[in-house]
Amino acid sequence: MVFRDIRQFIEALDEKGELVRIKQEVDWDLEVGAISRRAYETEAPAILFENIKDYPQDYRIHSGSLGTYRRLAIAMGLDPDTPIRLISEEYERREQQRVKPITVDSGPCKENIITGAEIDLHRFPAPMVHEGDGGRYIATWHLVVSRDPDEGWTNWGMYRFMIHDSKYLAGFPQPLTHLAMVLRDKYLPAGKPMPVAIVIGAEPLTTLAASATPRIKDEEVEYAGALRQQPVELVKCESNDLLVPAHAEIVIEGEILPDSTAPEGPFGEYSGYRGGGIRLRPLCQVTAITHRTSPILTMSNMGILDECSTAWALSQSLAVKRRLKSHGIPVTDVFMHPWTTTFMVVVGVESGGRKIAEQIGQILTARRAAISKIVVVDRDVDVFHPGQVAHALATKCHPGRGIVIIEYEGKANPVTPCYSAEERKKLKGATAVFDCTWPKEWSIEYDIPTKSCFTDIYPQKLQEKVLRNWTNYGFK
Ligand SMILES: Cc1cc2nc3c(=O)[nH]c(=O)nc-3n(C[C@H](O)[C@H](O)[C@H](O)COP(=O)(O)O)c2cc1C
Ligand SMILES: [Mn+2]
Repeated sequence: MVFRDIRQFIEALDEKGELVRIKQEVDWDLEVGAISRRAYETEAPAILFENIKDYPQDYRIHSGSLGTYRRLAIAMGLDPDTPIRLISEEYERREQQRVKPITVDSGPCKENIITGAEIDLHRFPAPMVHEGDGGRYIATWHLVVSRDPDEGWTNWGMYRFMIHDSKYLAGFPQPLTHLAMVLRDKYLPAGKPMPVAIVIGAEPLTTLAASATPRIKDEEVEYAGALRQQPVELVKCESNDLLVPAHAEIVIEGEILPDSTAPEGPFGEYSGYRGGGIRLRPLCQVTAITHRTSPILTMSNMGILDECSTAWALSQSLAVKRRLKSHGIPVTDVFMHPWTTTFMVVVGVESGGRKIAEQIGQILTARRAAISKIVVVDRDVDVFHPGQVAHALATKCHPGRGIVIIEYEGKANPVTPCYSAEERKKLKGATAVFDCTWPKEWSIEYDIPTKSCFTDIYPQKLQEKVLRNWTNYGFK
């Protein structure tokens, strides 16, 4: 079952014991943030805050839509107990079949239309998410629609936006994202404002699609249709020609101005640390707001085990797999474990060796070098199993010849916590590849040690007998 909107999804979470409704009054100023952060870190259910200080009782905040693989499974219409490997396989299968959107005349996001002097971003309970954030972030789990003015293709991306004042927002599209490139190459040189629509509270797979990284001009709306296996319904904006998901909760229409910037940040980042400082970043003037009655503001609380660590990590892992495959690497599975916040990727290969490890490192750092640790494992290691990966790293990676280090400048990921201020400024960094495969020249007879695991070190017949008798021995 695919959900029409976030409300149906929230109902499903509730039915499956994956939602806590908080009816007690909570403060948008840090309290919502602190509660949701602890919920992510303890893998507690998602939250619907139903009573927010200073706001009407029917204005709600929803946090943690896809903070766990159980909830991603629910969003995909799968059993919440589906193992991550199977979620990943299903996700990969769906990605292949793009589905074009359809346009409709109207939708719930048009229930309330606010224009002109009435525009006030403070109508919504945007939370002060972390202590020390530069301001109240209204857009942390959302999608931003924009268009290439010459070629007409539409981009969706997830780029955070902070309230600057009642009619302006400051945002952070990183320099190499599609919105930032189109802004830099097409709108700014022409001195033209860039129309955007910030869509909050769409159905979760629709929102997730915006954070995926298909190639430039490859429209994320079709990728959303692919994940949903159903077209996204779009409706035209009030103050520009962009199309937005009709069932979204809140749509903020605006223009990124060609001649102004505004302070943005700092913000608690997906790395699990407070990042950067205050920087001058794109300024967006709001031209209209439309919203459902009794709107639900969705949020992600960036930090360990947020949506980046789980749902986004899965799409990033599959992007890594596609890239390695296209370069002829004999890749089997790829995964980024939630606690590594997408800075470390585990790559499974049919057969390894230092040469393959080096190649993998080169391929994954050729353009944007977002990942700083790559762990390469053989078929005997399940990439989805954190214990097996840690065991392989501890035992199979030679501390001297098993580590490949690739250094670069101009393309490092500036939010990598271990980089110095100087390195961040120059986008200077490094990626280490840990080769946890047995050397190619090692022979099974003499060099490769047999794993002393149940499945490896006992005769097949005995294993079968033990499994048959397991409960008879007294185990559950
Ligand atoms: C929860 C979440 C928050 C994100 N925040 C930002 C952000 O503030 N700025 C940014 O550049 N990318 C952010 N990203 C990553 C982008 O959404 C991702 O790179 C996406 O591919 C951008 O779209 P594009 O490839 O069309 O530019 C975020 C991802 C997630 C899952
Ligand atoms: Mn894009």
